[in-house]
Amino acid sequence: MAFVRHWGALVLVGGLLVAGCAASDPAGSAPTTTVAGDSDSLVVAVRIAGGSVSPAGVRLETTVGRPIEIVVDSDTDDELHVHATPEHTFAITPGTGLRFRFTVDVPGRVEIELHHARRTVATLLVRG
Ligand SMILES: [Cu+2]
Repeated sequence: MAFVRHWGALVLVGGLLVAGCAASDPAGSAPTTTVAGDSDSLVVAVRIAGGSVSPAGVRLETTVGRPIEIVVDSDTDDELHVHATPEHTFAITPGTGLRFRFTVDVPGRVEIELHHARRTVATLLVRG
């Protein structure tokens, strides 16, 4: 987890800056691909295909304890990294409809990243 070292020093107000361990994405290519989830969870659909990732750098708001589901379609292996406390790491393998579910217990900004693609998929602003 060499990428995460800088995270502890980041305290950003306003949620306007994108920072994280992945290379920054020039002006997010996909505005948002969130879809409504059942049982009040936040569902984020992620697609990895041909070396490109969507969404890229979107900002989403949620609340502490609300389940978050990442649904992944991918044509390659990758590692999904959630910079929460505690952090979560999920292995992505080629396939469709891979589901990763977690909750965030500490308010703040949480980056969701793909370490192999070196992309920040989304930044969650988690309210207490
Ligand atoms: Cu990371």
